[in-house]
Amino acid sequence: MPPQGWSPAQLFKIVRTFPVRTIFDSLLHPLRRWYYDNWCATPAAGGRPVLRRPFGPVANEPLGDIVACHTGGLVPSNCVDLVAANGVLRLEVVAAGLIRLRLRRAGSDGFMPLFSYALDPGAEWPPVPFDLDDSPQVVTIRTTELVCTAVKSPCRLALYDAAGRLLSDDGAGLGFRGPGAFCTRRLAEGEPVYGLGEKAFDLNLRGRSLEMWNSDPGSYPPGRDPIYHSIPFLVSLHDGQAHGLFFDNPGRAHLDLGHTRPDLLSYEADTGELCVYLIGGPGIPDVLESYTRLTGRMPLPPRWALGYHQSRWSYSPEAEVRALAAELRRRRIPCDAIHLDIDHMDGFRIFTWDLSRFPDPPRLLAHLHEQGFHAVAIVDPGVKVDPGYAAHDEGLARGFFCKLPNGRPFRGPVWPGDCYFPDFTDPAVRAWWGELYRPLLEAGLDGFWNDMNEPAVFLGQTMPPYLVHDYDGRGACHGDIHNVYGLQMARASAEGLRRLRPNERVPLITRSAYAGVQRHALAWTGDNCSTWAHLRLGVSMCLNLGLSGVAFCGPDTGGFAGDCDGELLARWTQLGALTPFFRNHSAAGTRPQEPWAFGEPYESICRRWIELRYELLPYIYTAAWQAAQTGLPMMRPLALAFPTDRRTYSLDDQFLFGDALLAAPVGYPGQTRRRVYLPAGAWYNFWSGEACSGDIEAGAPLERMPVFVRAGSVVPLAPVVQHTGEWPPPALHLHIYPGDGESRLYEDDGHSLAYQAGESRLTRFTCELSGPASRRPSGFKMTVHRTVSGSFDPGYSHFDIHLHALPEPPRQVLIDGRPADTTFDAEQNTVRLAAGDWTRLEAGN
Ligand code: MIG
Repeated sequence: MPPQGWSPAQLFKIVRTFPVRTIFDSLLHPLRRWYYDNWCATPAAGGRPVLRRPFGPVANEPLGDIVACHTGGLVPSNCVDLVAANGVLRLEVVAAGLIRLRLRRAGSDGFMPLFSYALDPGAEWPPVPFDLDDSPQVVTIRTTELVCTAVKSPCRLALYDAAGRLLSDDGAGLGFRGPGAFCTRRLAEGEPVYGLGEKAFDLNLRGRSLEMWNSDPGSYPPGRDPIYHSIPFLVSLHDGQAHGLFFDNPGRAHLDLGHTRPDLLSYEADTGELCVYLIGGPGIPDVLESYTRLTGRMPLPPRWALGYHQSRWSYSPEAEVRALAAELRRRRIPCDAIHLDIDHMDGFRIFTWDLSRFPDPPRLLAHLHEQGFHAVAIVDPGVKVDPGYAAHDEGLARGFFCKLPNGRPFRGPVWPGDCYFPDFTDPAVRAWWGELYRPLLEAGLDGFWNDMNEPAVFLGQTMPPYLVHDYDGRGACHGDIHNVYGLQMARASAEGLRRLRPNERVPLITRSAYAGVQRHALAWTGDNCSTWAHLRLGVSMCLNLGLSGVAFCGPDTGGFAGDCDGELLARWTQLGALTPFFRNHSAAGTRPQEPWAFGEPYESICRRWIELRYELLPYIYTAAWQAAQTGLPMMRPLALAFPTDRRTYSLDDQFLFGDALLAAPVGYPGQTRRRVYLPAGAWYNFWSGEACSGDIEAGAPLERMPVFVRAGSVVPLAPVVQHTGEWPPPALHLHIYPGDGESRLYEDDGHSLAYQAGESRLTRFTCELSGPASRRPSGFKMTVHRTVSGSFDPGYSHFDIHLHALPEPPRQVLIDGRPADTTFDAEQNTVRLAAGDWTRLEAGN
């Protein structure tokens, strides 16, 4: 069965591009793997025993009753050890809203020092006070935000908020399971479950059974699991109160979210220790703030990375790249980045160029830069087995590749044929790897794209579980830590890029991920398909990614595998314009998919929406800054903002983008209207300015995706530019919508790290509407306060203010107390005026 979305003819076209050696090595790999499994899987003398999954069913061994509660002495001061027959459960107060739970077996001597790549090494955890109560039946730990109880017999845990509201109740206890562990909790009636990284399902994951095991499905149908990411973090809503659970274990694990038993959540790790974080709310943003304090937040991206990206597997040779760049500018399709897929390399050798097709990379890249483009190149993990090739020779000589237990490096086929795989869990390898980017940066590349880092191995799925990793000096088998391979590759790349370009923000894209990946890279959703189902799926996938700490993400706009068409591309470009990462990408052998590929009216529609993306950049940049500050996703489910409104819990065919906008993408062919649910409060149609609320039917002609603005918002827009190099704009447009609310605008130079030294500016807008807003139009008054902090000068001279949808044309508009010159557009019901550096705007009758 070919992977989803490919026609046999398309697959054939791709396979035809494979070098003979790739086909040969791939066909040979099952044999090699058999040899490895049988002859190389035993450790050399002194090696640690190879872990194999036990045969037959593995049974849960519950922890047993709690018989003692230990504090002080050898137990760290923020911990409480609960001793049971089969092991010890440690509860650790990490912060007032964050409790870590660890389990060790009876007979093991003490807890191992905590080690996890998911955790942000920069996070500081000053001790927080807590109360401990050890009564005959139950141990209670109480912080200012959470209460955690452990009933002793049988051992059962529960979590409450400070007000005593139940957040999470035990299901069937916790304990060990073969070489791994298990843990359960009860799911309440109607409780939705979100997060878990990149899962090809609807938003609400309740009822699913999911696996944590990073895999390359070679394009996936909706519902395929697992795929590229494993982020074992979930957030749920219990009576409108949010809490999170993070199961930190990099091995294979299974999560049953009410699939087998509707009221039971169970987590089973095949290997390794149980380490669970209980994270309090009360809101989803609070849970995410704590979770991203723990696992880190995304670095602020450069402005250009938020622009439009054009990609294709592959634009090659150089003439094709030049033609693409010329075409984008000639057709006036704004674009900031062109991506170079695997065919820019010499025989798929990473960190090289195919000089027959790209004879002078610095010249080409300079040519792109002159036209305002940035260039992003793909970098896979596999290093071709090829004596004489520098990365190969050096990596091999220094022992940098993942090893079989007998000490020899593992070989597996990917694009170039057999490859060795750098052991990114070794700090020396990471340092070496980071340095390999130097010539690519010097040639002029501006960003990078780490692919195939599950890692994917042709005809072998991934590396065998018995491979030996350095694991930062601790030693580990691949099977126990598989899910961090891609994370560590991204880390090695990002750290290298930061060292090489200490004052530039160099974006990195990753396909595979584990918790904490947001510190290093943004993520795209891999090999989706050019189908309507995938357009819709991209929304729920990105919403759950955002709820897993990965705020900067996006699907391939237009779809990767299979053939796109004009209508699908138009609708997908509309959606892409309002997703965090906006890249049109498609597979080799498929129909061309550039914005003009399907002629008119599609080209004009795509252009208009890409232009809108550029107009929205000040707003989008602010949303990215929020994510970098607090972990709040850029793209948000309605449930995040309206947690007590149960109608939002499973709603994923519409979403919030930033603080002010609600997007309702069109996900079906031929559809020209759709139902939209506008939760509590007033909203305005972004296109007509019309006020609306509740359940509505929105018109959605082909050129228009319904978008709504929350009442009381100020949406900052820039004029259309062809690329972000045309910054700063001469003026900033402020679109103001009546109501009460607060909006923010974050600004800095958009590319350097000067903002970390205070070179930034934050503007707060507070809108107040008094008097009857809609019923009786007379006597209203709209006031907007603007306060600015920070010394950065954004470089534009004035604001173009648009007052939308006022109850009636205002008799007077005052800027800082002085009457302003206004014009009124009756058709759009918009008052326009210009202002310099203002602090108070009043409009009213
Ligand atoms: O086996 O580099 O997900 O975006 O175009 C396919 C070629 C390898 C998979 C990536 C896709 C990329 C493609 N890659």
